[in-house]
This record gives sequence, structure tokens and C-alpha cells, in this order.
Amino acid sequence: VAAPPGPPGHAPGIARDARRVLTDNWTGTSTVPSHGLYPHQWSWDSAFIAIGLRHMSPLRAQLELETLLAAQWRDGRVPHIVFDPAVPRGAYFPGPDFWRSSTSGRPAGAPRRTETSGIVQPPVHALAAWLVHRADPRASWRRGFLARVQPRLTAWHRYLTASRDLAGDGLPAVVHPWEPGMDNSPCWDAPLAHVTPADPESFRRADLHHGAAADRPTDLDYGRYVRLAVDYRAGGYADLGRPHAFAVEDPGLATLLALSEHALAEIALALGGDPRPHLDEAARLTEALVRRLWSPAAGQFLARDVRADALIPERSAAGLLPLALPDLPEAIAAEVLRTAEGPHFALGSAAATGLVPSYDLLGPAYDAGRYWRGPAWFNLNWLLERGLRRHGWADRAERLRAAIVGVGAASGFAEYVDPATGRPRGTRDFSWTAALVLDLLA
Ligand code: 2M8
Repeated sequence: VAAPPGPPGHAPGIARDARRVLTDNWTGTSTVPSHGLYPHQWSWDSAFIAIGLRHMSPLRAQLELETLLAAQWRDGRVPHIVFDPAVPRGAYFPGPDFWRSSTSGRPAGAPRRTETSGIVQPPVHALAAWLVHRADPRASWRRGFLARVQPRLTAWHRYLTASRDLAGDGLPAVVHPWEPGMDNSPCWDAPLAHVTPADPESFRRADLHHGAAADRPTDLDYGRYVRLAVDYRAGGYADLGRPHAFAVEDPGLATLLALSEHALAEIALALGGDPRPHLDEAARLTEALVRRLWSPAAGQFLARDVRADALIPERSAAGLLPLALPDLPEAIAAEVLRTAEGPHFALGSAAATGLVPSYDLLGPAYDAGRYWRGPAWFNLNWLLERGLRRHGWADRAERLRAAIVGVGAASGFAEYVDPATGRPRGTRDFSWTAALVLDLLA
């Protein structure tokens, strides 16, 4: 076990504080990302949260994932938000009145009694389920956890690979900038430019009651988010056979799908089944990722605009995440590492926090404080830490681990931080920051 970072005696206090955040944000069946800004259950948040919760309460970690998966649609999609009916309408925008899943989502098989959004987020769930199982196999077997979640996870992956392969060339596409989880990444600026924003009078943002405007997306961004979501809803949330004003292949989402396919292989094996179909699928996805999104010139993966059929020349940290894949060709992994440690991302830099920013430090749109346009996020850095370890770069992984824990705790488990100074931005006591710090201390 690696030594905890910081002065001796520091880590127990960090773990205790991280547990307190997760306890405070637990609602009884799931965990909110933060009570003020995000008062419902979010899809990929819950996966990261379960990964930390497993060290506190394997049972709660299982429930976290089961609650989310219980809201799965019949077509296999796992919605990006599951709404808590106890939360006042208007506390979050866009809420249940906007998505109207139980009516508008019926053709796609939305649940009748639970209100959800109609879009998705990256599939970290099978990875989380496998890690939760491994934390306490006896507690997991006792509840039949793996057997219960396996069919749902399989259907979820099938939705992404079948209904979302919009280009027909082997990778899932996202149809809204909220889907890759990095809402206002500069990568989406060009594909969004031709989307006509919704009338600003037609909706009211709730996020600015809880977050500083300078840390959040702009009103123009929101106008476009609303337009895309309204159009998707109007089409009954159907995917294939209809035009999408925004369709992008994201290296982050594709990586997480391939990683989760590896986890499904482990789950199949544990349940006495055949892991091979999942390993084959993981290999196929990794191959498609390299074929469609690898840029030798950039030395990293880039997103692809499906409508323009072209790579988007903006560097997001999502393009470093394939490092987490076990079967990424070693020559490519070495190139990605070089880019991560170079001037665009400054991974491990002693002159800064050592965390990678969400977007290119040298990019024209770089903004150290604004959400997914520069700040460092803990989930991305946690995934990179796994990648470094996976490829045998243990010293670098250890340094990154120490930086995540140190900066995460010092920031009050901030949602994101300035990658140079570690100054906290966004909300505090953010669940996935606490969960992933806890995981790295375990
Ligand atoms: C942010 O996204 C939501 C919309 O889904 C928002 O801005 O209201 C993103 O950071 C996303 O990745 C995250 O899952 C969500 C909740 O933490 O917040």
C-alpha cells in the first residue's frame, strides 16, 4: 500500500472529511452531486460516487447503482438525471417539467412512474459495479448484486453501440453537449455554432443561484442546450433515422464504454459466464477509437464532428483518457503521455498543481475558472491515474494520486479547481471529488 500524501496524520482527517461529504449528500437511496446546484441523481456522478462509497458502505454503493439503473428506459438508455420528486420544482433547470420523460419518452420506453431526463452520460457504471463488487464480494453475493445489474448494464451498452452509432462506423455519438459530461468544452463550440439558441424568455436558469456566473456556462450556451433538448424531446427521443443538429464522437465517452466492456467481461466470468464477447467488444471499440479519433499530428485523441465528418481541432483532456485502456497500443500510449506531460496539459508539473486541466493550457479558449473550459476536474485525473498505473508508470501515478488527494482536500472537495493554483471553483463538498479522494486513500 502506498504511503498517504502530506504530513503524517493528515490522511485520516481527509478520509473523515470525505466520508462526511458523502454522508451529507446521501438521500436514502442515492447521492446528490451537491445539495444546492445539483439536487437530483446524476448518472456518471453516481458511478464515481459508488466507487468511493464502496469503502464506507458496500451496501450503499450497490444501492446507488441500483437506484440509477431502476430508471433505465426500455430501449436500454440510462438517463443522465433521475429526478427526486421531493425536490421543489424550479430548484434545478431543466427539471422534470421540461424533459417530460414519462409522456414524451414513452415511445422509447421511459419509465411511467419515475421522471428522468432523456439524454445520457458516459457509461462508467459497469466499471463502478465491478469495483463495488470487489470491495466486498460477500456482501455483493448475498444480495445477488452482480446478477441483478448485469442485464441492465448489458442493455445499456447495447443502446450505445446500436442506437447511437450515428455514423455507422463503430463508435457511439452524443447528441447533446451535456452527454459527454463536459458541457461547455471548447470542443463543442464549432459544432454548436449553427444551432439556433432558444428564446431566452422561454426558460429560466437555476444554476446561477448557486454558482458564480464566471464559473458557469454562458446564457448563449444555455440557449443552445435548450434548443437541442427541445428538438430531441419533440422527436420522442428517437436516435436513428432522424437528423441531429449536434452529433459528435467523444474520446472520453468511447473510452469509458470500452473500459466498462472490460468490466462486463470480469462480471460475466464471476457469474460463471463467457467473458469473450465482452473482450471482443472492448477490442473492437478500442480499434474504432484509434481509427476514428486518434490524431498523430496532435499526439492525442480528438472529438469527431459526425455531421462534418471531421476531427475537431481542439485539445480536451477527454483525448488523454484512452490511456486508461489496457489494450491501447503502447506506441500510442507513450505519445499520449508525452502530450499530457507537455505544455498543453502540464501533467505532474511541479510549477502547478500537477493535475491536468480539462482543456489545453495553450488553447485560444482556455479559461482557468470556467467549468469545462480549463479547470482541473477530479474524475478526469482519477481516470488518468489509473491509466498511468495500467501502463506501468507507477511513479507518475503515485505523484498524481498525491496531487488529487492533496488538492481535493485543500479545496474543500471543490467541483473543480484552477489547475495552476488549486484555487477552488464551482460548488464545494462535491460528491465525486470526495468519493474519488476517498478511493485513492483506500
Ligand atoms: C454538470 O452538468 C449539468 C447538466 O447535466 C449542469 O451543468 O447542470 C456537468 O459537470 C456534468 O458532468 C455533471 O455530471 C453534472 C452533475 O455534477 O453537472
